[in-house]
Amino acid sequence: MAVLDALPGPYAFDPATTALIVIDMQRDFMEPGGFGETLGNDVSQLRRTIEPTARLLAACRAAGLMILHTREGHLPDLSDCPPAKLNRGDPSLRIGAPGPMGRILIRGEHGHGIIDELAPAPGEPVIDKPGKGAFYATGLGDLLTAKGIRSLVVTGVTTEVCVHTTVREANDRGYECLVLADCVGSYFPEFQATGLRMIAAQGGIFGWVASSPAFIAALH
Ligand code: TIU
Repeated sequence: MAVLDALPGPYAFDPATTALIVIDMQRDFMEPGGFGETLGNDVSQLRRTIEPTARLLAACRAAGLMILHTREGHLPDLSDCPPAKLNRGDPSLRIGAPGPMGRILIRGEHGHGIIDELAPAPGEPVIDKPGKGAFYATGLGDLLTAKGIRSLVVTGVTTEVCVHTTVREANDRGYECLVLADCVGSYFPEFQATGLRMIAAQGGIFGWVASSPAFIAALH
């Protein structure tokens, strides 16, 4: 077992049963003209996560960890997008509307793709998800079970939306989740800080929080 200092206390993991899951590092959230910006957000807030996540990916690949990526998005006919999600905001800027990077949050469009800096390597599964959580309506649970994964290291965007939802889903399914603070980002600095505090509060109510350098050091 490897162990590192985390909040609220030490996080122990076996690299052989640990997977890194990189959540929704898509142009639609990270770059101007995408879904994130149409919701009124300042996408520049997220970009500080890119370099540490690239270093983390390199270290996890070198250590032979299982690595997965997720993408939030919908089928071109929007049949997998419930009205509760679709009918938000200005109709000309909604999911499926044309934008500078293609139709907003639609699978196959340029904006739906993962940013070049963090492109998945050959063989790394990419989970397409219609919801905020990575388990809902995807094959993620079965894939992790098949590989014997018990611990999840979680990064990506946004901290209080898709990262939180996925960590909560994973915790309920029995996974021990470590969230890396420098590799998750929010459009709102106050949500970033509070979102991380919420995970580790109450004795680690649904996970642990540490930095990526601390995790990389524990891998060696
Ligand atoms: N809006 C927002 O903060 N996030 C999302 O809609 N999706 C993800 O977090 N990926």
